[in-house]
Amino acid sequence: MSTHIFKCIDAHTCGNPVRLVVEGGPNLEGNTMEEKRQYFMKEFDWIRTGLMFEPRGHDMMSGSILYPPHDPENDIAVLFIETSGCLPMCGHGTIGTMTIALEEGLVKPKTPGKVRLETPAGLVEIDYHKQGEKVEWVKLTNVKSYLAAENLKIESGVLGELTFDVGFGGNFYAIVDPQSNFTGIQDFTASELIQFSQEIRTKINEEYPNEFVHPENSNINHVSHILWTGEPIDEGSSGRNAVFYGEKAIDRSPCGTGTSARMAQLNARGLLNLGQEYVHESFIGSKFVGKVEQETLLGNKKAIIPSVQGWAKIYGRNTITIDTDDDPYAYGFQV
Ligand code: PYC
Repeated sequence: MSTHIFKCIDAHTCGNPVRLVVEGGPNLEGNTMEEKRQYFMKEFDWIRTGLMFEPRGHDMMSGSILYPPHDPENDIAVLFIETSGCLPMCGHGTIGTMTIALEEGLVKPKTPGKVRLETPAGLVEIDYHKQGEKVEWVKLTNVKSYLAAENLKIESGVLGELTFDVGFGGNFYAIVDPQSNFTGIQDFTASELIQFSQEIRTKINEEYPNEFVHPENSNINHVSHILWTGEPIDEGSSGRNAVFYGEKAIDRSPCGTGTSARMAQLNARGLLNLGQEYVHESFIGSKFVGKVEQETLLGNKKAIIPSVQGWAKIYGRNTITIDTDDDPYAYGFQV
């Protein structure tokens, strides 16, 4: 059969897209979501590229597919499909996916107000608040997050030498704070930040090979995102970021895994304490509320368990067909 039909519900989390595939997703082999993620990437990556890349998606497109949980204690499991690949964890994707699933009755939580969600990166606990049929907010308590390295150096062709830290919040982030060669995101356009990011992400992974490997999952083993920081728009916010992902995307949301990595960095540097909130603004000014819920260890590294709260809105229902025989762009393209 050459025509594949995917029923999707489209939403955005604080401005960044989430396309949940509710019908047409493949059956996957594997006893955990990480095993299923590996199987999907081997056998079905064309579904991701077909639904995320142009002409059916765009540079920022991000989505998910739900699966039954592997542990009966849990409520549901999720695979993230993004322009950047299948991320182990995606914060804005979790908030959007849970909002859609709860509003559309796709998940029946065992405990009202809470969902135990299996992600490839591990168990993520969800709290949510519903007003009538609408989900007003979703708070995710993320996987253990930690500062993996600090004060590393890289040479940017345009900016010159940059100092950066690397934090893990579900993915590895190079975090670039304002410094003499980079005055902060408020002074740059999204296109400029994308251009700087493309270059330094490649250089960081070339110059620091095998340096960033998750202690419990060696499949998570490189810097995939760059988190640039700068002055918040709203003086009540704690910080603002521009998160680069994929090949040409700046996250329109404040980025859930980025916010987790940022809080782990600040906590390790003594700048954010246990129980303290961190209101994080995105490049467009939308906000997540983060919090250091617990201080803990990951292997022998100091780590935190962060939470991130935000909202999402459903905006569309989409039946997408991919004709793999007839459409020359069935598998999508990027320019
Ligand atoms: O919210 O974690 C996130 C995320 C990752 C990539 C884009 N958004």
